[in-house]
Amino acid sequence: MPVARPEPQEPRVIAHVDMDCFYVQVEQRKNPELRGLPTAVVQYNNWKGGGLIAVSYEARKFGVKRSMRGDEAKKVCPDIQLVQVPVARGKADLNSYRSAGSEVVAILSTKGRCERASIDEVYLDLTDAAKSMLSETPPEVLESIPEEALKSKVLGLNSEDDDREKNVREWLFRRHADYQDKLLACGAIIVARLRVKVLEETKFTCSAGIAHNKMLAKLASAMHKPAQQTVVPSSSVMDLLSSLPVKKMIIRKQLGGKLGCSLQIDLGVNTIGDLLNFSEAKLQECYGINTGTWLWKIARGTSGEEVEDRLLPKSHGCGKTFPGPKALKTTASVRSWLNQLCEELSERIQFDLDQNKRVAHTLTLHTNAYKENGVDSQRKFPSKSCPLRYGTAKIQDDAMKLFDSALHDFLSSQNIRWGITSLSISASKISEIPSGTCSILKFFRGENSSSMSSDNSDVLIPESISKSPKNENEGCMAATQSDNVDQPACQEKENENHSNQTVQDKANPAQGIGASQKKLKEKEPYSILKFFPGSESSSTRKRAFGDLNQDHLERNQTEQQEGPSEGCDDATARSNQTAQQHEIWNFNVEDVDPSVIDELPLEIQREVRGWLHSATKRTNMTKRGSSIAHYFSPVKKT
Ligand code: TTP
Repeated sequence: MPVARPEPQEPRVIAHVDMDCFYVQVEQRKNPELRGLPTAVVQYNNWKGGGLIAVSYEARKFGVKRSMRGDEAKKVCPDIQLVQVPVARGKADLNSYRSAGSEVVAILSTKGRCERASIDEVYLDLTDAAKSMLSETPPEVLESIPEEALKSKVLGLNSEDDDREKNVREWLFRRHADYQDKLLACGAIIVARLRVKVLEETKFTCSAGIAHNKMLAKLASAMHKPAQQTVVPSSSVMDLLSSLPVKKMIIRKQLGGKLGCSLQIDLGVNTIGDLLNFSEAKLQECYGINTGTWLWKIARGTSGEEVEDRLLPKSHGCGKTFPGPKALKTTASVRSWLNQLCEELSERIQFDLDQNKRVAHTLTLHTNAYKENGVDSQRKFPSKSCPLRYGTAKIQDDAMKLFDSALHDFLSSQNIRWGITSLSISASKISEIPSGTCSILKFFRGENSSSMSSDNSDVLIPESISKSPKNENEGCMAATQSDNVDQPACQEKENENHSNQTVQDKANPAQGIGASQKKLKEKEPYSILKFFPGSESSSTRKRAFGDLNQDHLERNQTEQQEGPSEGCDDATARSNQTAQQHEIWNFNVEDVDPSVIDELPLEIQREVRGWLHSATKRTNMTKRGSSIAHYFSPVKKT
């Protein structure tokens, strides 16, 4: 949730780089015959031709939209090429897209601090690079300016003019511009070079926004797509924001949906400019101190949010939806799907461990469900977490226990039929293993380091093992749940089913950034005690994860203490016993990586966002040839 951070005194140069119709480009690279053709990538499910998740700019000209099904797209664009997302284990396999994203990140991260924000977008802090350029080779002394820089859209410059490129050149060369604008001009040149390099090396085009902060850079990158860049000089910030619909901030995920709705409904704020009518105190009164101040600053185009130094994801997640008649109605079918999801998760965390020496500590299960006959329809299926133990079988086992426990809470002793409409499992609280740790590990269990990479084995992982309870059953603990989430049934909006994972493709490790670019930093040293089971008390664990949703927790505790009731099915009774043995476990909202949520199925995304939102409130935390243009004829997107 929004937190107002102080704007740095020194001007910054921040870029937001967003790939154009990314999955389509990846598929077009795999099959170059598709280049230039109206193309869309569809989810593997065959109902009405599958759901479109990425649409090429050629197809968009015909009116094809992401919200359409394949059959509908064919009606508006009969020549459209529909490419199926690769499938593995009965669900979409995004590895090739993740891997392609990593290729791009490896190039972009060479010029400054780089934060991989999703599968296809990146923030760059180019302040230092721009400063060096300005002091050593300012634009006016450069022998040649990249064509892409001259094609920049500079907000505030007349773009309809025939002399547009000439105007941009003059803007880039202005000797008497203020220091901030001079830095931005250097940033525009650096970004143009990077974009050309990305195109040359990966064959992908991207768009970019260059501004003084992340918020403005992200808004700008979407303004002129595909394959273009937009610069936001300070003098044009207020113009940009004054008429910017709140809705656009929501679409760009810069404003939470609920907050955006409340602004519109409760305060009558339809544009960011409308926010200027409210004092900081008033906004704080309505939305709390942090969010109030954040909104007040956003209205003025200021945001101190830093570009994080992060090329790898904060967590990993995978999920699957079971809409309508596909809902899972037996524990056996849930187990079967959970096993597949856990297998994928296990492979990915294992890969992360092998490649990046990072360990995930928390396993979380998110589920959407209903009770037959609409009984107690407001009650949401609780999300549950437990310490993560490495090894596919253990993960599968723990995930099933989480499910049983959550089902028990969900049913609250009612003996009724249920249906599961989505399942997702994630691994979070990822930390780096200090260098040297792996080699020490073998002395504790007599395992050699090669066993660290074996699949399905009882791999020895520092915290997971040490945190694993002596009794396996103790590994499953109740966590959080949502009670106030809207769950629209189908994919409707362009922005709401983003797939945002950032782990290298196992099949293509060479393409990943892991080995070559990972930035392993020594954090606080691990205590050797952590390698012994039971060395960390549960109270420490609880403290470490903080309190998210106390009232639900209290209810869970009460229910667990009451024990199983009559009329439960086997699973319910089992989960009840399990739940009784488990301690309540919580986690920080801040620990949840938004990019991972983006990868989850739409329904789950909505639920998770919903409970994150409410949890945040409770804890008071108050996107040919040497020129890119040859690949696409520019299409304006405003
Ligand atoms: P986006 O960056 O939102 O869109 P895009 O790259 O397809 O197109 P644009 O040029 O407008 O940025 O999403 C990146 C990829 O994420 C997209 O190619 C496919 C995937 N995705 C989904 O799977 N489902 C979704 O609902 C969205 C929005 C994206």
